[in-house]
Amino acid sequence: MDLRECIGKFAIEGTVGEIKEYGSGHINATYLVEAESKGNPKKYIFQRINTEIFQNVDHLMENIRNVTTYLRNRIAKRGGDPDRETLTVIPTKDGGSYYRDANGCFRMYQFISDASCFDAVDKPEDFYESGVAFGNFQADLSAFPAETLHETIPDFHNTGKRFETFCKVLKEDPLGRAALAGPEIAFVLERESQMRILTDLLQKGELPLRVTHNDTKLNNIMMDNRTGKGICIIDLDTVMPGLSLYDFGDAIRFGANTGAEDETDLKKVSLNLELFECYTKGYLKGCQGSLTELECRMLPMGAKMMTLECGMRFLADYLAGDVYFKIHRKDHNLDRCRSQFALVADMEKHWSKMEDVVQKYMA
Ligand code: ADP
Ligand code: GN1
Ligand code: MG
Repeated sequence: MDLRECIGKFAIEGTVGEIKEYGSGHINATYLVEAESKGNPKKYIFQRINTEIFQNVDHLMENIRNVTTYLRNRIAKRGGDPDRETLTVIPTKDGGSYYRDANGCFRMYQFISDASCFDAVDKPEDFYESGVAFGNFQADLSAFPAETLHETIPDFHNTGKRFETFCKVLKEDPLGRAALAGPEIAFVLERESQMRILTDLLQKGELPLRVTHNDTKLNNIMMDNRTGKGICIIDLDTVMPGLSLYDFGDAIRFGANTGAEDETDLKKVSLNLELFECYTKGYLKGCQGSLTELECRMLPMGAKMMTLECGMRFLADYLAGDVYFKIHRKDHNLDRCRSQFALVADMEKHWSKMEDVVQKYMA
């Protein structure tokens, strides 16, 4: 595949120089494109969209265009900088939002400069600021017409459906790997009765459906290098109607783990209660009082369910033969699953402390 030729289809400024693989996402192939225009350096993010996972790229890009256009307006109205505070899609030379050829589907974004993405929390303040930013994102999209969004991955956080998919692959066990993951499989099966807690509350109308990001891990937010604030929420592929608890929960799953998402030394994995508190404080501040009392009370459950669900997805992918998440070593998905389940177990141990933290910051 000739990346340079593909990049040439987009309406970018200047002459393209170096093209490097970039970032640590598990889904798309991301490249940093360096260019030069009239003596000035320019940077772009170029991505090959994973079309195995996102099968309707028109719908995907329509969501991103609509959401970013909406956000641009809000950002401009409050005197912000729309070019830095939301993603800017660079169109193809013939005006499309992405380019398709025999090698796949590609898109280009303006590079957000003077900002960083973190794979782990270094300073608690950064995690607090990421909570404020994801809370603001929630508040910013609170009046967005949710019915105009496509479900880019149906039932993305329907944990009950994820459990059914897990059971199916377990039954098929195509590579005979189930025998190598006995304790992890048991961990899932022991929690079968909890899988529908959130969707049941949604169905009963007790939790509101909102426009959510659905993939709020720390490396999906850019932090401003100068101010230290969360400047731009990125990776908008899964923005769709969902529960606020998904966004809160997934951020905790990734950022408040004392170990990495794929940590193999499980003694290093636990819930960092200080970070849990930082994020809770930041997220509730960013949501600006828009969450209901039940949403607030369920925040610990959001954290636990997103961690359990993600672990179950890693395990299902391990059993299926690593067909979904990019892996970088043997048994990577099993390692990721183990880290998630160790975190779930630690959350269960510290449940009342998590509830106390939330109580402290509820309005
Ligand atoms: P994936 O779906 O594979 O996670 P992302 O859209 O999150 O892909 O991009 C992967 C990484 O590329 C991000 O974690 C971030 O480091 C970087 N990145 C993505 N978009 C931008 C952007 N507009 N400006 C700067 N960096 C970006
Ligand atoms: C994937 O795209 P990325 O790497 O930000 C996944 C999330 C998982 C996450 C686990 C579309 O996120 O759902 O929580 O990996 N995204 C998709 O790290 O499946
Ligand atoms: Mg990402």
